[in-house]
Amino acid sequence: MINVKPFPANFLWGGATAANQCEGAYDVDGRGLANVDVVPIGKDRFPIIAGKKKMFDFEEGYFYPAKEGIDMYHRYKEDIALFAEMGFKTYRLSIAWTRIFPKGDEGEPNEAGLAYYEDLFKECRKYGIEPLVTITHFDCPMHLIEAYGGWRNRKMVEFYERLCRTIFTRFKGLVKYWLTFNEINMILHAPFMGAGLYFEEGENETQVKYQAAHHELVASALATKIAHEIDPENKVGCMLAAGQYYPHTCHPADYWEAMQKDRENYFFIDVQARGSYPTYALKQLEREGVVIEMADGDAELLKEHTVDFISFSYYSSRVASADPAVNEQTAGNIFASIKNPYLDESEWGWQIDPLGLRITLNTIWDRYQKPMFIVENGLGAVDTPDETGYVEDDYRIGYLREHIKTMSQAIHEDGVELLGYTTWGCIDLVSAGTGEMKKRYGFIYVDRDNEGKGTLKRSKKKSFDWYKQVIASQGTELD
Ligand code: P53
Repeated sequence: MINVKPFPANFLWGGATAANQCEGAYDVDGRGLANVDVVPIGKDRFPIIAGKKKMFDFEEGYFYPAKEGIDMYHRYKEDIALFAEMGFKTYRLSIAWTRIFPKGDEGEPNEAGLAYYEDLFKECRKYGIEPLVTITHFDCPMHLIEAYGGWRNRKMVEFYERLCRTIFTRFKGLVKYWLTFNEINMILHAPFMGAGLYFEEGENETQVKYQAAHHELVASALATKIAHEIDPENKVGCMLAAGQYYPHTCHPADYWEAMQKDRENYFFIDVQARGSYPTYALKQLEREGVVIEMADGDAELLKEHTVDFISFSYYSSRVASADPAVNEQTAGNIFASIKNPYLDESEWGWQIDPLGLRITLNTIWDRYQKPMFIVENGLGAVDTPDETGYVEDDYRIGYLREHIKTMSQAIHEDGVELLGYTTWGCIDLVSAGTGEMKKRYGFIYVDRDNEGKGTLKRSKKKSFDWYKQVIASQGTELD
């Protein structure tokens, strides 16, 4: 049945993964250790990713799911062939920094790491799949954290620049779409995972986070500059963990609170897309006594090298209230938010709001007038495969269908400019938030459990054929 108008012919349909959540092979071919390797599953995970509990190496008694991931490092040919079978036009993946520069501050890159990604990109191109590459998806070499303190240190800009120059040069002609920092606003919520920040007792965390954020913003502008210099064909995007805040009631104080919460996130994109610190942020930082050290030339760099497009993840909308009594929080999400009584929720308490995607698309479009790219969306759910590995995941199909519909409305009825859509975890992978395998997003089932047991065998879920049909029909056949 034809439900919606066709999406633009060049619309980039696909799926997304991140190195640390799927590659595994954490110590293979010279790869160095990263923050994302040493975050275990279990109750200590959250304090660790928040920079409150120190874990700089593997410790006895913990299970570290990223060590093996889903072993995509060794199986990428098989996996990319499955993506091609679904008709992917694009595949979003991230580069593991520690494969290219194992410690982070070396002068010369690790050839084995470069060769690996070169081969992977060629494999994508073989099927006409356009790679969309996240330069850093939460990963930071452990050596840079131990020796320099992660992104709190200005030296990081230099190391990141070296990484960017190396990959832009080596992958010229193979990769055109780049994202500088995955969910850059995550630095506020998961600073160890997002930026390699660990806080000492009594330290002013806000000061450290915003100084580190400044370094990332400068590094992002510098990457944009270099990408354009090396190949004018390159398109560089920023990446936001998006999701509109709704006021809990129509009380103006609730609306104001929602606006403040939105600004906390848009702050990053305001800098990356408009090229300067917004006045509300300057005033707020001043009020909080935060002083950001800026180097000569930073302001010009930010101004002159804004991003080409804006990418974001969208899983849910959020709710804000000015009333402390109402601020009872939902579980399961780093962005803890008040429950919205009008919405259903996933098994992990993430509230499901397809119209919220249309609202988010329109808000970002109104604010920046730059092309957008939805680079993550999807439903993390428990799947129960039959003996062949087949999963009847109608719940996942339902979630994606409703989001694709509102995306279509945003394009056709509101006129927003959208480059593409990559669903999160197109093949089951390790959850970033919880470290679980059980929280699955994929069209492809992977036989592996939370304890690391399983054959790693891949099998198609019902959603596999469904998504194939969506892509083949340019988004018109959604049933
Ligand atoms: P998981 C929280 C809120 C919004 C986005 O998350 C988030 C998170 C982290 O939990 O992260 C993005 O795996 C991120 C991915 C991640 C995905 O959302 O916790 O870019 O790495 O896997 C889904 O279900």
